[in-house]
Amino acid sequence: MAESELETYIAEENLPYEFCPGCSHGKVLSAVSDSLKQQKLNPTEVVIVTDIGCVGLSDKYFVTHAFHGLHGRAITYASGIKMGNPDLKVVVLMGDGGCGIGGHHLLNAARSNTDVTVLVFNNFNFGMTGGQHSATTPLDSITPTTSFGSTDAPMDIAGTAKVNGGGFVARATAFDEDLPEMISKAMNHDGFSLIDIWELCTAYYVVRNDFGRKEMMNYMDSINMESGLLQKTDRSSFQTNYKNIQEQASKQKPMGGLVLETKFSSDLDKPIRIVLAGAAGQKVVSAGNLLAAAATLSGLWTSRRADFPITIQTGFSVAEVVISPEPVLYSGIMKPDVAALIAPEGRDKITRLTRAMDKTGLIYFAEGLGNVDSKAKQLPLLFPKSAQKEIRKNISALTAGYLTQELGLFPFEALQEAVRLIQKPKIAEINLGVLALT
Ligand SMILES: Cc1ncc(C[n+]2csc(CCOP(=O)(O)OP(=O)(O)O)c2C)c(N)n1
Ligand code: SF4
Ligand SMILES: [Mg+2]
Repeated sequence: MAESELETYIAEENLPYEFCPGCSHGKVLSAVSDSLKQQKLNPTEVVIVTDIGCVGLSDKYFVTHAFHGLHGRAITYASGIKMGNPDLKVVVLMGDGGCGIGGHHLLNAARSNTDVTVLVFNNFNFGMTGGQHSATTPLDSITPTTSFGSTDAPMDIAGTAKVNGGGFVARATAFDEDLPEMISKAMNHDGFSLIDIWELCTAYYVVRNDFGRKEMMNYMDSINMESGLLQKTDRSSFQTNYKNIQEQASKQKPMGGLVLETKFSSDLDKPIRIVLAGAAGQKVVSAGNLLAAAATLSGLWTSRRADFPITIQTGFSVAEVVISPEPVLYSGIMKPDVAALIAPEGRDKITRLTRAMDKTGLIYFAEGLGNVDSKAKQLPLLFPKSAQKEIRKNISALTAGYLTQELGLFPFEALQEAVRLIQKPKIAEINLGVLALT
């Protein structure tokens, strides 16, 4: 893009600044404009992202793009904008208040080294709301919220960015002659850059704490927070890393996996929602998977979900399967068409669902589990005599076979093929034996 010849990046029609007399915010904004001028950046290449507070009034003073959002979140917007269009130069203007409120975003942006520039207008208080103490308020300072002096350790913003891996970290003041150059260096660093710019809120912090430019510099010395460039690393930015990963991923072969080709057909003409309700250890989820896989092999659409307690191997185990001739747009089941109750834990867990079933619904129940509170028709799971000895260990597979035949969902061979395709050979052998009994 062509270099810009603009003399200033301040939108003259929006001047004067709405800041109180002597407020340092205007000085820093002029430095930002001077920096953009030095870099001859086309204004359409630059996005100024402002946080909330007096500093948040700033974006409208620029002829660049602008984005203004919630307090403490400016870095997140900026990171998103940069990801969306890595060619943009994205600069965040935020206060010390925003750094406290959005501290998590700040340290994670430093860690990921996302390629945005953060300029912190650090005036040691919440200017806009009346000078309340912020994350950087010096110890013993008087503010409306610390009437007897602040007792909190002030947050070291530059230090936080530095220890969390920020690529370019500096501390400066609004009075530094070379602030525009420092901003340009920060903006040209490939990675996260932050300048913690100390300055004066003349309306509140200055008057309450007798804190002028000289006192600010003395304070800086007294707590050993030196100014200037504190860290510059050549760690690549998040955007560069992301691009590299994308390139690597695009060269990789797609992951091999099981493809369930249509081999059978089904006469099913409307969706059917099936819930298998059992207990941990009964392989209920596997049985749900078998039904879903067999339906897929029969050219149907399916969804399947499993529900069990966080502490597995105990309590209920529920499988929900939707089988449909049309795409399944909602995988939830509010009112099953069919429920199979195979353990008390599952029966109790799905009480709400069985209660919701109407007289068109079918509830199949294992021995002793019938007579639930429902309008649905209740039928015993009548496994053949030959299968009786398998009921204790393999009731879920037996139920899958039983339902396939009872409901005529798809050919029984599809269920057997599903067993062969999706189960480990040893388990498949057992289940094929079990299905042969139904
Ligand atoms: C989440 C949230 N908390 C509180 C506020 C109220 N609020 C508006 S401006 C402001 C203080 C801003 O202080 P700072 O970020 O340091 O900017 P300054 O006004 O000093 O430039 C606060 C607390 C808010 N807008 N959003
Ligand atoms: S309240 Fe403080 S930060 Fe806000 S404009 Fe006035 S001097 Fe500046
Ligand atoms: Mg502030």
